[in-house]
Amino acid sequence: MSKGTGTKTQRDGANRKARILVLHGPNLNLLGRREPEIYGRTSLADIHATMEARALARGVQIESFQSNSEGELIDRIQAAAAEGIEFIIINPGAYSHSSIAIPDALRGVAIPFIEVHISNIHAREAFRHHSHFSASAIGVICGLGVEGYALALDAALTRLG
Ligand code: CA2
Repeated sequence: MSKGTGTKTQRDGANRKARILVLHGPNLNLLGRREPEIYGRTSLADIHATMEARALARGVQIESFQSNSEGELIDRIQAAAAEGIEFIIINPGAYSHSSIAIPDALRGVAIPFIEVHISNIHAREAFRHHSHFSASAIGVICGLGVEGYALALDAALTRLG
């Protein structure tokens, strides 16, 4: 699990290329520590550990990256294309409702992606009901808590074969 602080991204597994990239947007580094009534008590590190175990059991390397910065998320997406990442799972956080540039980057690299939201964005404030990502996503999972990440991973693994 790496954080977008400008440090070199770490890969999971010795010299093996990650095929799936999990991206987490702003404030999701607070998971498990704040607002547990909405987002639960599972941390981002826990989510990564669960996903990594599930992916490695299928022989697939996975990498996770969180950033509070729109530009860092875009840079990570562009780098993913050069690295040969084949699938992205993304929870864009509040950028879901405001960013044009991140979905543009995803379309630009043409890497298939699944959008995940922990909460049911349609049961919350009206400004959360629209996501700029959804029209370009393979699929969208929302409202199932952190289990949504595991479900997205299973769908990605099915598609990677
Ligand atoms: O439900 C989701 O996963 C969201 O993407 C989470 C975003 C929110 O802006 C979206 O509308 C829906 C917020 C992420 C903030 O995460 C926190 C986690 C713990 C404590 C505070 C914020």
